[in-house]
Amino acid sequence: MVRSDLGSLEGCMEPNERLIAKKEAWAEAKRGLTEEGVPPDLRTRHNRLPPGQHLTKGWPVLDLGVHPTIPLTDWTLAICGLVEQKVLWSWPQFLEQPHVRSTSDFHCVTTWSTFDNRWDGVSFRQILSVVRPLPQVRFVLFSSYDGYTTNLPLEACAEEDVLLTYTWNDQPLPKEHGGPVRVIVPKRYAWKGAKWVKAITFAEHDTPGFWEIRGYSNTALPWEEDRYG
Ligand SMILES: Nc1nc2c(c(=O)[nH]1)N[C@H]1C(S)=C(S)[C@@H](COP(=O)(O)O)O[C@H]1N2
Ligand SMILES: [Mo]
Repeated sequence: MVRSDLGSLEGCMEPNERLIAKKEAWAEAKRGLTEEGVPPDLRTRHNRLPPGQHLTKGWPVLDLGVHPTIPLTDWTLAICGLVEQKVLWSWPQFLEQPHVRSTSDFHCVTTWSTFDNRWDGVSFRQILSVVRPLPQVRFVLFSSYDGYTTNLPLEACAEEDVLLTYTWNDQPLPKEHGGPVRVIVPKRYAWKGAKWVKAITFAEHDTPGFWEIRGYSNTALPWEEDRYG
């Protein structure tokens, strides 16, 4: 190769090579990193945190201050209202239902979020297949052992990540987080997930729940920062 050719090649190749080297170094630095290894501010840029939320360590406890004790021998779950097949499950009957495992993020209206929570439980879709809501059903009301209630449209409950869960990261769901069984609705703010769930009622009309009648949004969509009504 004559020197003048090399010179002209150098002139046009050099910037590309620098760019490639930079990308290679970036790829090397990021290799093997899961989302958990990415700093919170980068996650924000990756659009994993809804607006106004921050990532928190651990799992804060938020409720009305009462943590009901429900021995498994006394625990029941009633699924009623406008359905073809009402059920009242004991703990063994609940465990007989097909189970799923799901990983999701958790967004509390008080601005904290947690990522990659691993849950085991019975999917809401499984419940729908057992009780078969009547055609006029449009809303669902959840009631809990501490007197709490929360409401959702049927289609929000029918999302595949909505679960009645009894574990968190492979451990039994702690009592303070709603054990033995709570609801999680990852696409809504956390108050839409009833801890210590006791009854699920299918209805034609909407019944605002505990926080919904106290100024919280009825819809509770984290990505729209839809916090208060
Ligand atoms: N039964 C019951 N469920 C409840 C509540 C409650 O007070 N009672 N609080 C809600 C609110 S406001 C939030 S933010 C989440 C908090 O769940 P955590 O305590 O497991 O973080 O539970 C929701 N579910
Ligand atoms: Mo909350």
